[in-house]
Amino acid sequence: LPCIGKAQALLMHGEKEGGGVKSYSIPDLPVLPVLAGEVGNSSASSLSYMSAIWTKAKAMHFNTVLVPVYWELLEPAEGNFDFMLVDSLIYQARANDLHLVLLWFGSWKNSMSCYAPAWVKKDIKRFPRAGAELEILSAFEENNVQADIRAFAALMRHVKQLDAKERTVLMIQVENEIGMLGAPREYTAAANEAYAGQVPDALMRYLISHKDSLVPELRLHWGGQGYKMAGSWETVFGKSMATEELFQAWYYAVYANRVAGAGREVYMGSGSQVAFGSKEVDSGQVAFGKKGADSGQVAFGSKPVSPLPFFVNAALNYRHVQPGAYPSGGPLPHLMDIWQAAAPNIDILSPDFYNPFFREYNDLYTRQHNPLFIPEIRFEPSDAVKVLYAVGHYKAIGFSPFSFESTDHAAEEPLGESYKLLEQLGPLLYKYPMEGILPDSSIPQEIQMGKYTFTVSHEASLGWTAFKEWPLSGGMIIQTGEDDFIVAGTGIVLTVKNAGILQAEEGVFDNGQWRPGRRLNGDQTHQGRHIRIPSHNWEIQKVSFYRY
Ligand code: N0T
Repeated sequence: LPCIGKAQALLMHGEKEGGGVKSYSIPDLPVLPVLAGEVGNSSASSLSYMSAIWTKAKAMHFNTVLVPVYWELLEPAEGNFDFMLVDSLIYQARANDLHLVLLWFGSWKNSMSCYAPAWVKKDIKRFPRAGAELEILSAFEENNVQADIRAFAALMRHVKQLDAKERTVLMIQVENEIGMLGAPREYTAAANEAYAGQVPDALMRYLISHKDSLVPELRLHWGGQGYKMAGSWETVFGKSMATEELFQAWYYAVYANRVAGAGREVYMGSGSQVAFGSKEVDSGQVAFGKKGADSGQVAFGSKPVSPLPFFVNAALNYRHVQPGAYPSGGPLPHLMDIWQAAAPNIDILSPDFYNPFFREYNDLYTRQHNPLFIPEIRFEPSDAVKVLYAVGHYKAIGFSPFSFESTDHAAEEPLGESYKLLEQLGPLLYKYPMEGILPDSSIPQEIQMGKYTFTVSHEASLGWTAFKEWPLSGGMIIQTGEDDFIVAGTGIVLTVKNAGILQAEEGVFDNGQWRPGRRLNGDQTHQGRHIRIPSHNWEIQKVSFYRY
């Protein structure tokens, strides 16, 4: 079984900093990103169905699997909890030396409420919907949030009993892709009453105190009305669908925050939340034990989060359509401040990638001190290079293609190749300056590190080999010394300005120890002109340069 030992002990004694912000710093231990995949929605309801899936996860070098916990199966009758499934998943993960991230499919799953238990679904009076003929629980009803709170708290209490020591469970996703579909907000009586009322004080205070650091989308929206400091939603933000979305976002976030808070309270105790957007939080790190103190831990590079981080995920709004045509009010880029203001119990806002705008959305999600965790991305070969870029460029703390069990040849998936590289690089990650490599087929990428300026191109752009289609190209570069670098990835060619290659070797890291293979020179470096990792190879090179 994975055990946590030293890392765990350090974690639990994280120091308390000013302003109630906790920081956990474990500088000497190696860290690993969450190298994961998410199972298809229904897979984790059957243990026998899962058995082949663990094998695939191992074959692809995962250290973690994301699995749903279904409210309808957890609480089939009100107050009667059945933990058999959750327990078995935890035991099976341990037996496979894997961690878990649990996805709480509670009140909302992709906007809908299909995972609510029958006793909730059938009692529309007690658990009101967001509108007539909508299988969506209203965010404005106390009975709804209370029922979710009781179930989620029971889950977290149980996970604590079973797993607080082992830490098989690394993170918790609260609900799934929250957002209103079909309209920018709810129009129930309770929702209309809230909409006609004042903008809540807590939001007003947050906006005023963060005025200069709000995301531009929100700043412009608020500023459009002259930064009014109080009033109804339409007084403060103007009458528009965007204002209705903002309103719905606030109440979704308040709801998710209450659910998360109840779980946090039973698992971590009160006062364990980490403030968003404060300066101090940028320095620290959180590490999670993986296989004992000597090997990898999972860490967060950009912001310390609570010992068991909670996150929400967003279905992205990349088409230019109105709120409601995409899930309105979810944890979207333009609503980050609203979510952070309303939901201090949520550590991370996460994007789900089913669109081609990988860089653009990662740029957006790394604003506001938000660590990057990618709980879903369409499972396709390019994930293998995207994860290297995400870790290298954004210090992403984890990556998880969706429905990975759809592969019939797990051992040959490129994702496994890049996870293998990251596994080896673990001890260096987040510690040294690093940068991601993801060149376009035609446009090389410029990277500045220390005194060196690199140009990285797609290997196929050399035109040396005839490829039927463009192979994968990407990786990362880590600066371990003034002139020393580690380059890892596939299909890349790196040249350096006004400098030469002093030496280059390929090799592997074995428990943090560099074991060199071939010394690379001659044709392998184009007679000293470039560093090259051929297409279809996944490898690590240790390189040093000198200036001339
Ligand atoms: C995701 C997944 C699962 C052409 C879809 C994506 C998962 C949920 N939703 O398979 O349902 O539970 O979080 C919604 C985004 C679709 C965009 C389609 C673009």
